[in-house]
Amino acid sequence: MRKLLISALAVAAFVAATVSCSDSFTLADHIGMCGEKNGVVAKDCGMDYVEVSVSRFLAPEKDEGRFLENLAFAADSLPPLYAANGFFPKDIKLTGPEADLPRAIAYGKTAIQRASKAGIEILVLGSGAARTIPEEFPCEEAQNQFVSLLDSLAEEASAYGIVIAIEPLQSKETNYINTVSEGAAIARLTGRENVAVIADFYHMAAEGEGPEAIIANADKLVHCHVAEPGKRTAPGVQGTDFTPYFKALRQIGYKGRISIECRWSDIRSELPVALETLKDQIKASK
Ligand code: LER
Ligand code: MN
Repeated sequence: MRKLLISALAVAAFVAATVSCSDSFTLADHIGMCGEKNGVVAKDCGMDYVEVSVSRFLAPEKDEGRFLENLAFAADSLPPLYAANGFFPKDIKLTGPEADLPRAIAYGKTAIQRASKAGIEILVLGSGAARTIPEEFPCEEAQNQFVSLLDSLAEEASAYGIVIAIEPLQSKETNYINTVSEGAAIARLTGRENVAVIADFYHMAAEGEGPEAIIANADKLVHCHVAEPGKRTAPGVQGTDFTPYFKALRQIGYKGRISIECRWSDIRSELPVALETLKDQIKASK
């Protein structure tokens, strides 16, 4: 009888542990930082991960040796890699009469294969200059070019379990896809499960898009970037209150991560403050 009771208690404890495990995702434990250049500081500060640059770190148009050197450096000195941004350089045009889709696809496929070797799960496609639609070029045609590129990238990425996440950028950086709602609509248009969108709070603020866009596009939101509006300072510098964004993320049951992407004045002193500020605000958003 006692044995039975003990095993029943053990099963109950196991179930409780399993349930609390799946319920226990906390955004506060999933804060990373953009930029491998400062990755050593990120590691010293105990950041969850680093978001590296596609063009510099995965270096798709450089030989494999260069990439393997970057990978060895990351293994020795950086926190785990999770995402990569800065996808296409501005000379690989993605829309307009000079769009070079064969080059973009070849570049993208190498990026995806290398991302997989690096353990990267999300490739963020911002690349404002590369995707900007030239004046007088028909928007519909540009959109077809972009969607066709996304389709090819998504097909390759799905073989590696990688998500291609469109990054909406403020209109100072590009004239194409400036809001989370627009980005999510294009992602849906591809009909691909592994094409999604990210929310960069700094760009959202610049475009006057509020946290309600997070809720409205929950089905496609996989990743976030954060910096204070205006000067793009680190969280904690101006004292911006991000809790409305965190409340929205909590409401949709967000299980993605958030990368600090800002201009540092003195990263050694600002990063620990930024991390604490975000953790406190995430807790306060309950
Ligand atoms: C990239 O993540 C981004 O937010 C851009 O502002 C970089 O130009
Ligand atoms: Mn960003």
